[in-house]
Amino acid sequence: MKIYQDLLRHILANGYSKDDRTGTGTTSVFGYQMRFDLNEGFPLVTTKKIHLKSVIYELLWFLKGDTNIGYLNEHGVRIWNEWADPNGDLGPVYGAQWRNWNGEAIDQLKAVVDTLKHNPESRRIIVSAWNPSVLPDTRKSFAENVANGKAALPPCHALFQFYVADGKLSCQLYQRSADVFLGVPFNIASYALLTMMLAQVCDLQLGDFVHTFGDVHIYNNHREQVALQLSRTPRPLPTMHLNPAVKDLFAFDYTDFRLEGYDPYPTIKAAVAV
Ligand code: THF
Repeated sequence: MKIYQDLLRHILANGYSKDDRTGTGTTSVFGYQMRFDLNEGFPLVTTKKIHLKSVIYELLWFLKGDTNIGYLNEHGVRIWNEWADPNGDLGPVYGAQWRNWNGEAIDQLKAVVDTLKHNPESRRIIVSAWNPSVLPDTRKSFAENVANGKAALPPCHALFQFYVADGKLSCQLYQRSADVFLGVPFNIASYALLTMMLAQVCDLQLGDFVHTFGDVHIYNNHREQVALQLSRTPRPLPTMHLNPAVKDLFAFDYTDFRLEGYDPYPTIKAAVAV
């Protein structure tokens, strides 16, 4: 994952100092792209320990179309707690847009599976989480927005597209806003997993995960953590094994994932900007 260290270095060398919604302050650049060949190993950052369990449960939660943190908390995953209302609701965030756009039962993920199986050369295999009709009013609290039928937060990973060539499945994500220290290692692993799951259920080989960014930033309170991470030399990537018996994208569960050969450096704690 030298490519991830390169992104950290690029921001430190070229970034602008920029204030943000959370009041934390960032160093930020606009526009960047990384490419991971999924045949070269599972792209999980090795220069700190990534809590893959959180990544997997979050992805399963998106795939269920669930937008209440109850399921995550039942499995010990707390990464969405800061934004939920007192009932645990986040409003129509990722899961709702992926599986049930505007409550009208437009299932974008099911359409992806169907198109990959029946029309893989299509140039329209897109999922948009960016739904202007449910974007929050930033003057209101998270809970007030949820009470008004809006999402607590606008999606950061806004739109993704699949591409099949030579029997290989690739995915490109457009991420409008990216917290490079905390969020990005999760986002890379999550989309790499989703691509692997889709390849398996659609009988395709693995291609690339292309990660394209808008405002990609290092929060000012992550600077020391980033310096520590940059002092570490990346280690070989682990391998992810999916249970080959699963042939339905929506039938995976936590025990169907097995990571082999992950040898990360120790955890580095950091506060999440809310
Ligand atoms: N807001 C901010 N400021 N950063 C983000 O990365 C982010 N997200 C989601 C929504 N808003 C965001 C939430 N995703 C962690 C990881 C992902 C998150 C939120 C928080 C986090 O704290 N990770 C710790 C602990 C992991 C754990 O306990 O499982 C870590 O060390 O990695 C990005 O999509």
